[in-house]
Amino acid sequence: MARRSLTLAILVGGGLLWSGTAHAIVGGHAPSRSYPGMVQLEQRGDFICGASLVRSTWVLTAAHCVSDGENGGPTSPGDLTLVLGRTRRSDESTGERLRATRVIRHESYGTPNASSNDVALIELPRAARQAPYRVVTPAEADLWKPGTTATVTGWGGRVFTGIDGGSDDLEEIQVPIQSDSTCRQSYSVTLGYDAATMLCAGELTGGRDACQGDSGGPLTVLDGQTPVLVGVVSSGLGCAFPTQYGLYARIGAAALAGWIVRNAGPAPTPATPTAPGTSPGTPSAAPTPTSTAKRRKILGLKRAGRRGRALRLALVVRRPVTGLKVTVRRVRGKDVRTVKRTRRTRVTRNLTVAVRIPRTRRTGRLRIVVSGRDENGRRVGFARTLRTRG
Ligand code: 4AZ
Repeated sequence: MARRSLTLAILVGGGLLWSGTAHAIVGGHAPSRSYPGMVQLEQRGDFICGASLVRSTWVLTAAHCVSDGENGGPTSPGDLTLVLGRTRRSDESTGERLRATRVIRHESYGTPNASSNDVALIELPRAARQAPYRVVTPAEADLWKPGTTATVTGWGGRVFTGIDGGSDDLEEIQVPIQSDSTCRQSYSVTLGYDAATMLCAGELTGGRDACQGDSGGPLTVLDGQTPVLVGVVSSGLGCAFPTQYGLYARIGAAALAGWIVRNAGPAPTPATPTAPGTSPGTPSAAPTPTSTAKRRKILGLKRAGRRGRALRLALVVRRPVTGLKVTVRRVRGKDVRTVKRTRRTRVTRNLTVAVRIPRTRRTGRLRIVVSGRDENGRRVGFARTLRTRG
């Protein structure tokens, strides 16, 4: 959204609405708490956007942050890396850097409005060490009703022009969530407002706002002491201009909350029981918890062997599994290379999967990861390392 909103702001605002604030996000300050789930998104080594860890292996960002592929398609995961657990961008000694293994951009991003459905999920190659954000559920609309103070965090530009290159240290601001009618009025003749998947927040007088580089990052509200993710920084007309509230993806909308659960799986069940009157942190249709041991048994390996160029894996499928994925990588010292990935939609019984492996990569240790989801959307599968000979 960066370029689009900048151009419009110059045309419509004519520069007259310049807020003059010269700190932080725009008008921000050092964070008042730690945000372990706050993520930096990099494209080919350059910081481009904020993002939020929402499951141990999934990061949520804005669709427009990952729309750099061919013909405006999703950016290739190979171009993206994520930095987790680091608040000072330049501090390489903290946090972890993980590559992206998959990008799922919302299928209806850009429809009906340019900023509708502005969400995307990025998969990580392994579980992050940090704790994910709790994501608001559609049943919790009270947590973020108009007038609620919300917090935006990011490393984005401190002034509208974006020429300051953003901030090295993470910063935050507090902004009130606005009603749909206020948001609609504010954007009726410019960007447009789609209450089905967007929300807006900010002060009537401006001064505090997300800006370029904050996109993709979290908008949270407090549930007791816990920040709960209710928005993803999306766009807006300029930054911190009076009446031009910041636009966010509306995560509490059934359409977006459901999309996240469908693609990243349900939220983990909280470790401790929640007190009456507080929200459970999982959607009402949450599956009954299955123990890790049981989930592992749903998918098993009966036999593995070579036949010609292919590695044949006889899999045991005890309960229906969707999105079955078999990854075979060659392990050579520390060099791990993906050899083959296969995907199937739904399997209900035992099957044999043949994975072709190029001759040059056939010997040595092979790391095999088989994964999928059970009927409750929970991850099932196993990993094995096999030794093969030429
Ligand atoms: C951007 O260009 C952008 N004031 C992000 C947020 C806002 C404006 C622009 C909201 O990424």
